Amino acid sequence: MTRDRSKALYTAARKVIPGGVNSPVRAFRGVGGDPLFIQRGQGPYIWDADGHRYIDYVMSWGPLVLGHAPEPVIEAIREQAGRGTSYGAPTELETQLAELVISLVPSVEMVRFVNSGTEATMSALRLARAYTNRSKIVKFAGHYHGHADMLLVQAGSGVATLGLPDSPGVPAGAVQDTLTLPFNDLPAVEQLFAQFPDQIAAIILEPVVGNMGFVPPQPGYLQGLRDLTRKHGALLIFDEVMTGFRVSLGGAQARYGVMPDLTTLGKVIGGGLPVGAYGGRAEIMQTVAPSGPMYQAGTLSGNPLAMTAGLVTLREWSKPGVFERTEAATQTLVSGIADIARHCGIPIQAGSAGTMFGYFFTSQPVTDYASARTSDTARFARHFHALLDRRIYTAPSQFEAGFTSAAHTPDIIEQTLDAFRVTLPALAAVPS
Ligand code: KE4
Repeated sequence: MTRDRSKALYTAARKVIPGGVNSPVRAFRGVGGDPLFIQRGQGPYIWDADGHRYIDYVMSWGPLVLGHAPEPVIEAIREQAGRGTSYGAPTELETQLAELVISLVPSVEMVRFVNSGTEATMSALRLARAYTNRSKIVKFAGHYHGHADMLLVQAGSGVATLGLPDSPGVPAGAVQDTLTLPFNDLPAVEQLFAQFPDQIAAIILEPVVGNMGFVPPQPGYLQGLRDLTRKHGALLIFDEVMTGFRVSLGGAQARYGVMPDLTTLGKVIGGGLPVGAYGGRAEIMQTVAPSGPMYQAGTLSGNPLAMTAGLVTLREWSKPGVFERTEAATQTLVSGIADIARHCGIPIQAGSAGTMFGYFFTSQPVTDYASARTSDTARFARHFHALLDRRIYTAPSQFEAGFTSAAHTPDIIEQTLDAFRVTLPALAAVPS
């Protein structure tokens, strides 16, 4: 299978774009080899520049819950584009999407739209500091919340893959108030509150982690964080940029029944166009300018094109049975992978929550960043390419999650498992 066109495009891109990509994980550094250049997507499929078709489990890193180029969304975008893409003035569309988000995400009473998940988490943390008049923030090793300076410490996703404990260019002052703890360890959180009484503005986390690979919360952990933050006057922020509308229609907070004070959203909310959002209790959100003093702004925030894509995506996704069918397909995929691995003696930790999933090549249960790092990344890389050769496109890093869509119907899942029935046993032949 030649990939000459992708190679030529990659050579050209590297001359004018750092690393030839506009986001590091796309460069395949975590798995080796050259990235594929994609020309189009439709349903569960993408086609590369050489015309090869793949079943896609990256789905633009989560946004495409309906699959690629879903007709209702594309039609609505076309229609709105003819009326203009951005006015820099309020539109009814923003209110409609805000009302829909509020109806789906149980803890959110008010919401502000921005243009990315990074903007959402950066703004939510500024809001938490403004509301509590405290400076310290707590995150967890392996969790990724975008690339704002204060959060780029022991992050997951690209930083974890690139092995950068933190990024050059982030001054000490930017991270002096950022504290990092191990995930799924409540005593560590209790100790931190004792160490910094009345100083912690907020705890932010991925309630189901996707950015160090797929790592769910241990039973009782999220409720424990809720109890501790309430007891110590800190805000609890669920970064649901990835889990929002994916681990359940109402996100992780609905799936686990734990209500944060603030929620950040992205990806799905824009249906593949750039949208982020932060929201939560009205009394907190009223602090945001111009109703309150905390400043945050954006030229294209809430633009009608992105709002249209988000609105139609969430309306289609929340129709009866759509989420449930996709969740069932995801469960079939993950349990199938685990069965195949067990039958051929490949140690694997596989899991899913709603329509996101992941697997680690390790015999050790994965509950935090340290255990995630026990995964055999060389074996992961070999397997990634073996799947690619069988036209299955998965995340090019062990420290990422996988995503399904309404377009991943049972026959697509079965075709995928047919590929795993070849690629996993082949791994057994190569000592890790
Ligand atoms: P963006 O700024 O990329 O829209 O969102 C940042 C972000 C915030 N919070 C969570 C939980 C996230 O997963 C992300 C972004 N996720 C990565 C995937 N690991 C985006 C892919 C990339 O960086 O290219």
